[in-house]
Amino acid sequence: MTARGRFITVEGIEGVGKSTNIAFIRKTLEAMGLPVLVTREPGGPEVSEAIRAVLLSPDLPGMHPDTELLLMFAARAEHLHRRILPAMAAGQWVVCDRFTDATYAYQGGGRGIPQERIATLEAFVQGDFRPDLTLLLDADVATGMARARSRGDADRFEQEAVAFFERVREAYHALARAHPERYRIVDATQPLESVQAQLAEILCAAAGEGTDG
Ligand code: Z5A
Repeated sequence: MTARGRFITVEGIEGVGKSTNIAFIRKTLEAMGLPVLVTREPGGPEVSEAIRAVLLSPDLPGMHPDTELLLMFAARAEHLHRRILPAMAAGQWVVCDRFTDATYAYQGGGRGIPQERIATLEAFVQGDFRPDLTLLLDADVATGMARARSRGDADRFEQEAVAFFERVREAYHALARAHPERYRIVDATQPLESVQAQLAEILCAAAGEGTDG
């Protein structure tokens, strides 16, 4: 029988190095002989990628926060049922660039939507499905913004002010305090080699737990 895979999420404010380090995470897990699927939110399957295009478009400013919240969960429902759960059932380790914690951080912390409303949608879409491990790449807002801006055109979220990202970061810290069993905080201000050494140590421990049962 194939063992159930694991669900690892990578979180943090913009520019902290999620994309860069997800490539490293994939390589590290594969070197341990684990089958890996890398995916992202909002996004993944075709429908979710189409919703992503609406959510990120700088040509659609002024979207109501409730619309944004519902679109995030609509994209997530498709992603979960069409991609994440089938991959895990087949024994894959799914590594996801952002998941529902990003909704608590951005729509909750950033936009001010009450947590209870997000929790209602989380329960509706996911039941009791939650990540096995969440890697929070943590850096101050100035560092994240400087790295992200060096890449060029800003999407709809990247056009937000510093105060927005300060609230997002604080919300991530609150999530890490509330879920210490699955959260690991990585200091993303360090040079890449040091960030990846921290990640490798965490992944080794997770793979050890993963092969036990
Ligand atoms: N969103 C939401 O609001 N609610 C939700 O529920 C979900 C998402 C799921 C998705 O944007 C947006 O959706 C996101 C939140 C919202 N918006 N924001 N902001 P995205 O997926 O397009 O972008 P992102 O998630 O914000 O990631 P990013 O901006 O692409 O950044 P990143 O992936 O974390 O960073 P990176 O591209 O790997 O690195 C940035 C640069 O820094 C790059 O040049 C690297 O070479 C460099 N870098 C990385 N690490 C280092 C270190 N350690 N030292 C020096 N330089 C480094």
